Amino acid sequence: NAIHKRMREGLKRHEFYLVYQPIIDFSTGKISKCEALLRWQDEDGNMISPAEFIPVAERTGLIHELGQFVLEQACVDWAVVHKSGYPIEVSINRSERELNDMESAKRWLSCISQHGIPNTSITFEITESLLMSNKQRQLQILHYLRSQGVQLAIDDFGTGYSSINYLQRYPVDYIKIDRSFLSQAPQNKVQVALLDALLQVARALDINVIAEGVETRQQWELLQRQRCDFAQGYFISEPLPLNELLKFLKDWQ
Ligand code: G
Ligand code: G
Ligand code: NA
Repeated sequence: NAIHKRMREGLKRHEFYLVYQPIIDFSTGKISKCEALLRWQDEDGNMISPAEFIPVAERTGLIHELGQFVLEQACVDWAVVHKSGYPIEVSINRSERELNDMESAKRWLSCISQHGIPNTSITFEITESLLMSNKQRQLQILHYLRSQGVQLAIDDFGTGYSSINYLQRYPVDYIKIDRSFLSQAPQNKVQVALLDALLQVARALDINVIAEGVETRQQWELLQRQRCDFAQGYFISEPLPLNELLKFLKDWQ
């Protein structure tokens, strides 16, 4: 597979890097964490979207190397963020396939501690399909990670089926509401009602809600009125390389 080969070589040639998108805490008005997002600029200078290469990496198994790179780099960068005086957290995406064995999970924890990052500063984002698949091994690993202080977020919440039911059964600290939920709010009253219902369920289950894809002041104000916990999106900031993130954090204070 051509893209797989280019990815494998690209990893060696340092063509992959991370950007960080700030997440704001409505209760304090401060940036409380950032999501690490993987980027790939290939040797010809083309940007290739994770939506394109992550599924290939999952199929071929290269996701393990990629995921290790992402965690390692995020920890290196977060040590800098903490040393610069920002005690914020970082949220890291994990694919279902990466949660296959306890050995990987243990390797992640030792990587985190080697870089002097508290486990409580790390959130792993997993997609809701994993919750619904009811895979015992993965669930065991999620429980283990959480018992060690790592936080868990369900990504793209609302894009699958009957998700709300599953929330009761699984160890979850955050749900990230998919941006399609906000796309026509506040004009679309059905969207507003759905958002409100989700927020109420989350509150009842003591789960924090992060709204994704917040692009306008109107969306921002709606979320604030509805007492959503966190927001992420272009209205706050696009994903930024580390040096720009540090400037952003300084200006935000
Ligand atoms: O950043 P962007 O919107 O292009 O990301 C597209 C998708 O790729 C998102 O769903 C995001 O969760 C996923 N993604 C981004 N970075 C990573 C990563 O480091 N690991 C995994 N597994 N998925 C990622
Ligand atoms: O699936 P996940 O939530 O990980 O995807 C995050 C992706 O969404 C990233 O690729 C990021 O670049 C993109 N993104 C972040 N903020 C916004 C936004 O406000 N609007 C849109 N359309 N995309 C966004
Ligand atoms: Na994500």
